[in-house]
Amino acid sequence: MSDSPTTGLRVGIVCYPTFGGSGVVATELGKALAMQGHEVHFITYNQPVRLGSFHPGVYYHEVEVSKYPLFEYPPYELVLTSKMVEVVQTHNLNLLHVHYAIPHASAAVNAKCILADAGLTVPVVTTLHGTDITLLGKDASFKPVITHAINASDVVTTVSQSLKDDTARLFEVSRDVEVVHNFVCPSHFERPPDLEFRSQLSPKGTPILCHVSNFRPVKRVLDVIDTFARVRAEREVTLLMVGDGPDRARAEARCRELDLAQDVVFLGKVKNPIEPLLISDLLLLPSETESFGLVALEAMAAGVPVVSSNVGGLSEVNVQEETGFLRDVGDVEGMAQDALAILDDGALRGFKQRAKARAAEFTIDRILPHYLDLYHRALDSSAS
Ligand code: GMT
Repeated sequence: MSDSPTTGLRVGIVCYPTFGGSGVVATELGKALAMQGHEVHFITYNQPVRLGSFHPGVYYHEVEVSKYPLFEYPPYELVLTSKMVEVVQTHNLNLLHVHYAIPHASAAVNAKCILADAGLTVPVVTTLHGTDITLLGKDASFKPVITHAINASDVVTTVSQSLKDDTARLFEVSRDVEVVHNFVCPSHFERPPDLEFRSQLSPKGTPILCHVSNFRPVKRVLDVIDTFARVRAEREVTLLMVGDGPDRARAEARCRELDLAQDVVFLGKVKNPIEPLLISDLLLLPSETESFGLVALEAMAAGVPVVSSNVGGLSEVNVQEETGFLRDVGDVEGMAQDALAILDDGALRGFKQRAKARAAEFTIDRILPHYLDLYHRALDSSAS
């Protein structure tokens, strides 16, 4: 018999509020929980980008880091921990769901101990997203902290089987880890493409290739440009680069070097990449690692096939020769061939339809029950 509340949970969600996929997943999950009647409290240093305007049942608590002169490195993790303790106590939260291992999971297990001293039992559900495991897992200085955060959480999930395998390989994990895939909210994609926007970008109606990322080295944006150059050598196409980050200047320089500047548009950061995706014909995602590739799923939900690398969890989303193609990291020649095959007039429609159908397997209404089930499991086991 379950002791946990069956409706009306009060959940604290901790995430990075920025453009990254982990923040998007956490925010959309919180909004969906609130729509089902649960109370959701976001605890972050900024309002999450995808939160948008007011939603009934959704609250936001800002973590403010003090500028005490002694702190050369302000202790964000400790301020976050205190904020979690305060919000749990003030709003009588049932559980904390934290996204990304550090500092969020680490801070949450600390908050849980502090709350236990005050006689409160608050389980911690941790979702691992990607580089918290695949990149930081290779950095010895974080290993003990991440290992502890994983093992001391009440429930741990990964966003793909691949990330679960990486977690087991890189850390001393002494507990079960559940795979809960990322998801999309279909209603966000049920709007017509902005044809004026499309014709501005591609006045002659040539196909639009798109890349969306934070332009970090792991995204290999130069491979995007090099792939595009090979496609452009064969047919007229436009490339839409969405996002910003450390490798943007190099990508722009490469376009100038290859005399492609007139065919490539750098849009910069956009709050929501769905609009550019809706007017695109193909997504290029040649990442070095990608635990899931939320943007690939978002592209597919917009009916956009994907040419990606075959790393991490991408093959759990993008299906070879059905929704797109997967190639070895750095194989820009192969990716260009795949892009040309997809853009072929006879093929494009089928790829678009299959991409959309595949994305329908990862919708919020399918994924939310998994998280709710895990919440109840966490509540039951910490109550017993
Ligand atoms: O780990 C990161 O690079 C950042 C993180 C994020 O916050 O966006 O991205 C990861 O989580 C996303 C959401 O689960 C996944 O879709 C991305 O594949 C993953 N990024 C990498 O593994 C590089």
